[in-house]
Amino acid sequence: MTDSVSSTPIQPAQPTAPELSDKKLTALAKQVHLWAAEAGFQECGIVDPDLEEDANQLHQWLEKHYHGEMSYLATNTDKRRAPYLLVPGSCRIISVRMDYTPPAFSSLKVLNSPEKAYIARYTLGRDYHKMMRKRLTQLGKRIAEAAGNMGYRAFVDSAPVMERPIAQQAGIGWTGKHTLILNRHAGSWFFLGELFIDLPLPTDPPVEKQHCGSCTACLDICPTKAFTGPYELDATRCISYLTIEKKGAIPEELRPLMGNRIFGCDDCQLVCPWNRFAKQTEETDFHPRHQLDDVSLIDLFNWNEAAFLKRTEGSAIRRTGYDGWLRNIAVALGNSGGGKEVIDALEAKRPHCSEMVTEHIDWAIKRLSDGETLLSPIQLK
Ligand code: B12
Ligand code: SF4
Ligand code: SF4
Repeated sequence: MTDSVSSTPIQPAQPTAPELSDKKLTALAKQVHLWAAEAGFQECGIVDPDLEEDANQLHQWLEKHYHGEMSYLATNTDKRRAPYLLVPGSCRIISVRMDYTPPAFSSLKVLNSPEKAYIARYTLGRDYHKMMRKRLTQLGKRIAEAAGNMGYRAFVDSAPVMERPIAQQAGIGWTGKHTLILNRHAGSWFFLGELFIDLPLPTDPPVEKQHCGSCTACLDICPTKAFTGPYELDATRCISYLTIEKKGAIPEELRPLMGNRIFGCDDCQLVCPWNRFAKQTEETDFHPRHQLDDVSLIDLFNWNEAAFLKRTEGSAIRRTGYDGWLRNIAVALGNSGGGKEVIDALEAKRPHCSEMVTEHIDWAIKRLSDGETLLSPIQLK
């Protein structure tokens, strides 16, 4: 999951907020929490972030090239460090979170059915970016009306914003060892978004305490051993990166470890004990479309490009492109332990594919023909 910088040109917001008394600002801040809830956000926090330390950590991470081909993460570092540069005149950020777990979805059942396709639960339904941005903009409008005037701008994954450290400082949650933001009452199955404003609202307290304790379940379960240690991910090994962000060939040594995960990965969150407290989404937009929560790999492999484009309209899955889609499914078919039917499907598609996809198909056919053994089923405590 990444930021699509190119989609939203960044324009300076003129500082427009009138001077309000402290009493009025305090009353307004209370209202903001209520209005955010009415807009469908499960939680919000107002913050004036200090990202110096986080920017230094990001710098070290980039130095190690853990970002792989996500070169946009290495640009606009000044704005990541000093977020108000992104929206001149702004002086607070309202950080929000929205739950995305769809109802009646059994990740484990799909992960342990090698003939099925595992698609990360954040992307089974409609793309969250536009929807959350729209809600945040409505929230901004409502605050501006109450304040008399206010400059505001919404971001969801769509700009050089360090969303996680901002959320932590806004009191949304703490950084888990898997690097995601965790909330005591809601686990980690939620999206983050931000509204930059130019009204000096009083801020909320940060989450200071980590609640991971001695647990290392997320680090231990990662199929590709992508964590170099607690709080540090080598993204180039993460299945989410390999299936969504990586262009071209997937490194051969990682392919067998990917199992049937064809778009994103949830393992480090599935195993997290705090996700016992996660809530299902209230948004029907996030409910699975085209039965993507329970579909066979072969069915998806047989989609032609027109079907792919039609069925992924308004979905974040589009990001991987048709070639990436076929590449990912070919790897999963190679890991499926399937017989003649699977090899036939791979061979039938082969003449219509790019060189890159063909190479993955050949890898899959060889693996199936050699009768390579399947990975053991995923066990959660
Ligand atoms: C690039 C990116 C990815 C990359 C890299 C992930 C990564 N861990 O960095 C890839 C493609 C792998 C990815 C995968 C996923 N992503 Co993503 N991703 C992003 C994106 C665009 C930028 C993250 C970034 O800047 N990474 C660089 C690293 C260095 O920065 P950082 O992790 O924030 O690191 C800070 C802290 O870890 C801290 N830190 C470092 N050391 C220490 C030590 C301690 C003790 C502490 C407390 C902190 C700390 O300092 C760092 C610098 O600020 C954000 C959106 C955004 N604009 O922020 C979404 C985002 C992080 N992704 C998200 C999601 C949902 C996912 C997936 C779950 C999707 C999926 N199911 O496949 C996976 C999870 C994988 C994982 N375990 O992280 C959500 C997370 C929501 C949440 N609850 O936290 C975000 C916020 C998008 C959103 N708007 O909701 N993602
Ligand atoms: S998303 Fe999957 S591959 Fe990536 S770090 Fe988590 S468990 Fe590992
Ligand atoms: S699995 Fe354990 S270590 Fe990992 S984030 Fe959850 S509580 Fe923290």
